[in-house]
Amino acid sequence: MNSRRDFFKFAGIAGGALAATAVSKVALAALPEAVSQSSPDTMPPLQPKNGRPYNPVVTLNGWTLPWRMNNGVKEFHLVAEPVVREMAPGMKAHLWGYNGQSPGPTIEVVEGDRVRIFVTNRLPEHTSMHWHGQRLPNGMDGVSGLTQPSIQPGKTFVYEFVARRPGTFMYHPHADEMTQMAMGMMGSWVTHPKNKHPQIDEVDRDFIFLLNAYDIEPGAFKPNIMTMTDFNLWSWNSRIFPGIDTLNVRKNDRVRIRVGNLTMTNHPIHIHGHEFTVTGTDGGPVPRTARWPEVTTDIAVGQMRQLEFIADEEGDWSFHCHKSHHTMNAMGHNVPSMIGVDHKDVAEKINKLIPAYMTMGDKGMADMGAMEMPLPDNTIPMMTGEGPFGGLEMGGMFSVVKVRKDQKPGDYKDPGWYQHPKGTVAYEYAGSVADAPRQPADAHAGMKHAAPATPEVEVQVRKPQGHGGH
Ligand SMILES: [Cu+2]
Repeated sequence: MNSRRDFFKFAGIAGGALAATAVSKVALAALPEAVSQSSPDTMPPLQPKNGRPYNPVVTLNGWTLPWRMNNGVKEFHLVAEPVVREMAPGMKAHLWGYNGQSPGPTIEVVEGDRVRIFVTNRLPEHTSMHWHGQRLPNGMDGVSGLTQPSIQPGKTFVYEFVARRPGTFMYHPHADEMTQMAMGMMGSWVTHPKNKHPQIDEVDRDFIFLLNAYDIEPGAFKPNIMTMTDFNLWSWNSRIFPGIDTLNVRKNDRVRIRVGNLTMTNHPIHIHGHEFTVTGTDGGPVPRTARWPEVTTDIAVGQMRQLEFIADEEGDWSFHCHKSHHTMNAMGHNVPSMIGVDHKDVAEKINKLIPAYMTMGDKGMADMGAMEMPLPDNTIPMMTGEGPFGGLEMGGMFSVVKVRKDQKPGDYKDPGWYQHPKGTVAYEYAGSVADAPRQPADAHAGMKHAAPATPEVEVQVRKPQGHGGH
């Protein structure tokens, strides 16, 4: 292990001399201002003030980084630094990110733009920046030790390349990746097409976010960076439901949602009430002849997907990861299943010793959503959120696409809950319920090869606790 590390260290130093001479001239230029963001809210789209025109994206619970134009080059300044990210109201995480937030700001450019990005390191350890999915000179690829020396604390590196192909990309460190991605270092990148593109439609709403995951013990603030599979916070742009903003659109809008996955597992992303097609990946636009309708698409680790649909059904439509453990928050992942267990007698005995003891989970876990139990500071219940009809019992990777006919173009404000037309909501049946006819118990007695009677056995399966239980 040690010799392997030494090898990479050596390779880093060797590569360093080359890369340093290549960028030293531009590094002398004054740095563009490092704009910082203090709010975790979804910011309105940043309309381009100069350069080629384009229709900007909206970053879910995020923002787009402003740039300055310097002799025809778009200059951005990213600052890698410790940040405090509110993951949902009532829960803050101490992460590493860029320019005040995790994820960092979205970078938006146009196909053919020459882009210069200054990356300043204010972390306690070295870092680098990899531009996932981009065509660029090898030395700009940001792989610490392989294509450049790492950026030491306090230092600024310059990356410069032409955004050659339009599409959806992301950026993240390629140095101590396990730590730095587990701490929240990542961001989105969109390269808009410069002309009308045969495989890229113009859309009315264009959203983008990254899937990420954290392991933060209830009451703690820092992620456990050694966690490989057992994350307890499944987030979109480092937000968890009910902290994730809704995606608010106008009826009949063409909607694009760009999603990238930088967690350690795949996420089947699912929408209700509509079908979408995957119109692009980080490899580029999907040819029209290769698209098919879906209501769920699996997004593997390191992939980006562009989902597109016409929002032609009014309402509040769930939009979430279909892994049910990814739509819940911390607390209770290691609780054994108590469904069907009658612990009334036990509870009475325990109550004599511990008056505040309460049973839970004997009818399912839904009572966790309604439970008013004292929580440690800085965490939120595993299933929560109030809808117009009661508790949503959700967490994690869950949001709502709100489709309204009176949502103005360019208006991204939450229109509130959907007012269902009369007679269009599921309702309770008020009549009497007849017993279902059942086959008599001796019905198979006349069968030729009737199986011998099996004694009825009930099996209680209990998942092992603490490791990979889900
Ligand atoms: Cu998931």
